[in-house]
Amino acid sequence: MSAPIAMPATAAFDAAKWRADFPILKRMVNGAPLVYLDSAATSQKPEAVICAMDEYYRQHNANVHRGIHVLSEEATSLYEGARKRTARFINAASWREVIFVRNTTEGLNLVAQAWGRANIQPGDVILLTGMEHHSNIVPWQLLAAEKGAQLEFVELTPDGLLDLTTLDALLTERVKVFAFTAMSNVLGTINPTQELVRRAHAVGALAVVDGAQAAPHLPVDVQDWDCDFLAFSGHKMCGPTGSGVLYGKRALLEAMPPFMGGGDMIKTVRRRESKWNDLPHKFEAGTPAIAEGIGLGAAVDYLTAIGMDNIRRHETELVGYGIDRLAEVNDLTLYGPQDPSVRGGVLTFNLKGIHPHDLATLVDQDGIAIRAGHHCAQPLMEQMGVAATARASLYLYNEPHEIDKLVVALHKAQKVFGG
Ligand code: 7TS
Repeated sequence: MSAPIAMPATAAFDAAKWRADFPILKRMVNGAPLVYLDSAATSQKPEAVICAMDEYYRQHNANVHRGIHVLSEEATSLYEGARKRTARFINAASWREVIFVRNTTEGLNLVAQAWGRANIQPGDVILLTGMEHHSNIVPWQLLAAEKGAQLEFVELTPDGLLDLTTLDALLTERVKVFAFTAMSNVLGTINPTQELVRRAHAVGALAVVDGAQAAPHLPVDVQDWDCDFLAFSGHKMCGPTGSGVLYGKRALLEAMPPFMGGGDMIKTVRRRESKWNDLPHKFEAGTPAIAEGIGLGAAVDYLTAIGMDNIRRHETELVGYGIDRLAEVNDLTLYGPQDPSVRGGVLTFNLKGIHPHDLATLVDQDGIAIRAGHHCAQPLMEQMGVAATARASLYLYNEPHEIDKLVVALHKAQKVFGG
């Protein structure tokens, strides 16, 4: 028996405090206390977010940007206040650069459609990476098919990092856009976003960042990164489903045609032509997800109060602990970088001889929620040579003892399957 692995003390302390803010974490599942290890799919919500949405519906519910009655003014002020605080959260130069969308997927489709259709020509190259989520692949496939453009990919090293040695050869003058994730939802890899943006700009390409996994877990500064667009989802960062953000540099957003037409996105409408509204409203057609936007604002306040540096520090310690503990399990393959300094709180693995779906079903019997499948990253799975994996993903409210419970459940699964 090897020496016991020390639990990270700060992580244990902070998470215990933070997890009290999440009512659902007091739940029992299948007779055991819930161990929620699926935050990369969606995070749990703190009391502050639930209350902000409840309060909106109980006290302020009205449509925004329309009426001059008290409720409409209150709703507008709450909704627009949430936008301003979200802009500060990512250090956008202006709140006008923050477009509220439903999720990362919608944000990326907006860029591919509104910017892409106006700017991509036949023969242009759209550069992606081998670790993208389907939502940062399929919108570009649609655009490429429509415009006769070509998709190219940055490959990965064996330990799950982007192979930057190939980047110079791939980043030719033909590349018009380089779209990549700041953090992989499968490997946990944290990519060097600032460097990738700089290198895209050096050949005149735009840099589009998928921040679905980065925004909830890492400090994000769009001015520091200098990215042209950044998309992320509220529901993965303690906010409600149906809330999300597309950040874009103002000059680019001003020059782009709208994505969808309808109410709120126009200044004037004549029978045969219209004038577009100012940013960000030009890209927000129709009644928005008002309560969800307000909920996202509350989530941003919650994360800001804790501090994104503190969340990252906690998750670095926890994922390091997880890597060490999973190494004790025989016949377990852990994917992605072994160095916690370039890895977010994602532990993707397979146990020899046990299908990940069976594994997820089995650990669920002990109240442990993990995800199994291709994680919407089939091209990456193909490169990894697997059809599916199991994935435990962490957030600020997870504690080392939950990883211990997972390890016990994995040993149990091996006994059940005769491993
Ligand atoms: N990009 C990345 C890197 C993601 O992890 C996800 C969601 C998305 C984009 C899409 O986000 P959505 O909010 O628009 O759906 N990832 C996952 C996951 O890993 N498990 O479930 C959803």
